[in-house]
Amino acid sequence: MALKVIGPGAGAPAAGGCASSGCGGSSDALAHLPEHIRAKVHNHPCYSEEAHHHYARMHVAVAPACNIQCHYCNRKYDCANESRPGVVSEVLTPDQAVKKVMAVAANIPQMTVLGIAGPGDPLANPGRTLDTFRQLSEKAPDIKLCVSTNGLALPETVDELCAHNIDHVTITINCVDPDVGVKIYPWIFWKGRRVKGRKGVAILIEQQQKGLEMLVARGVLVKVNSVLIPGVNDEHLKEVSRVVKAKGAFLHNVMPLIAEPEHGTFYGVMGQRGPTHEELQALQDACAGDMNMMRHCRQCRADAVGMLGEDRGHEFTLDKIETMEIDYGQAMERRRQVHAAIEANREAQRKKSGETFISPASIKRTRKETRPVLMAVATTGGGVINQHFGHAREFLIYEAGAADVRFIGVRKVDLYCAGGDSCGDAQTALAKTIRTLSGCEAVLCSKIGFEPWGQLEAAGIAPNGEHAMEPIEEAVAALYQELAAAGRLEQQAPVAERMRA
Ligand code: CLF
Ligand code: SF4
Repeated sequence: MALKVIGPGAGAPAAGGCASSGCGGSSDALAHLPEHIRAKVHNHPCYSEEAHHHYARMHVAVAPACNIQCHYCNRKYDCANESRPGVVSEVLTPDQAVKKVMAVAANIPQMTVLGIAGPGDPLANPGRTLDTFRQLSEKAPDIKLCVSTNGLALPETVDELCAHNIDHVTITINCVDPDVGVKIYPWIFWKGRRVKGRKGVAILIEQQQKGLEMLVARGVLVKVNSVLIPGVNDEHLKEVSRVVKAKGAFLHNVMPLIAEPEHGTFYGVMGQRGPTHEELQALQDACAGDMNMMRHCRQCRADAVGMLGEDRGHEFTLDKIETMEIDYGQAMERRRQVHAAIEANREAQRKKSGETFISPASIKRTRKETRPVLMAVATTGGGVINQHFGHAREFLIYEAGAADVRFIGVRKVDLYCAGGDSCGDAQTALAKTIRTLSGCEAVLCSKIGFEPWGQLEAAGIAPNGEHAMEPIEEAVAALYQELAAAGRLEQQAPVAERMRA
């Protein structure tokens, strides 16, 4: 039997499932989905992990108001249900937003999805949100439309969303029990008045569940976002996952709480901590038994532009857009060509993956035990290892085992190599990066400098630039074999684990 490369992505089974196989089968992570669902997700960078290596999304910040209060939100910042706090978006009118979307679509042809995710709640601003969608469904029919909401106003908006061809909706559901919810939501604004405490939370939960059921009944793909708040809803999220899955949600995205005192949120000021990488992964794994889990979310801002993990918003400020002449007919033709090239490249990668036979037999001959190994990967997209270690702002984390390779999550880091006179800062950033990669035993990148090489090795993380430009999962599997052949898998535990112990 071959070493399976578990194709990442929405709809891919949890570890142990074989969505893609090195044993000659299809390596398309979406292959098991019905054709009409596959058509909806194959180029949506959030609904398919595989797609996020190739396609981009953008948000337009047209929705400033909100109808609830979350303890992790400060209205100064974007809606933290779909964003990380600490960034603020400039609010656009629907006309400005449409112009911006068409400019981005023409200049970043791999942008396939327009989402509205804030900076408040999109459905608490129905006029602005729906006007933007209505115009775009007419003027740019090749762009998928997507919305993210807290769900309070969802049931009353479902029909209009469907009328504008919005077939991806995210609902943030942090609880299905008002007794848990009162620790997260102090009040909601409902029918012209503020409803506090348990009563308000019960209304919110009822509306979220009703909205979910209505969307599923209409064939809309629903993703559920949940903010993991240790000690508040961590255990409860398993029940949330079970309930929303039973009602037909397509995907569950458990996001870590980000709470810092300087954000001025209730949780930040009260010292509520966010989860560790290990806690987040453990909960995602626990929920995965019931549900397809999203693990590649970047908690992007309400005006994000580009591939997940990058932000090209500065290229499309209002003053720059004003000067752009867009012929959208021509742009659509170019977009079609670019998408065809991307699909050809994906198909070639799948074929290569299907042809690569990685036998664990060689591992078995050399090992006393084959334990799973975490590896960090530096990539700018395209599904290959193509980024310099010092230029990475995030690392994708994969777990390689004797039987499979699976995607685990994303860890963000400060830029280590900024050039110029920033060497002192670089040392601090490097030390932080190495701490962020704790638990990993190897890092794969296109290149790496002498200094970080030494420090990574000293921390028990093997730097590796030998697999530059190779498909990620293939490279991870190959490095696992190399580590096994070098006797590294016979060690009892990586340095990071020993240090924790
Ligand atoms: Fe935007 Fe959200 Fe649509 Fe994606 S983001 S509205 S589903 S197009 Fe994606 Fe960004 Fe995570 Fe959101 S990575 S924060 S899940
Ligand atoms: Fe803030 Fe979003 Fe919650 Fe509204 S729904 S309070 S904008 S995090």
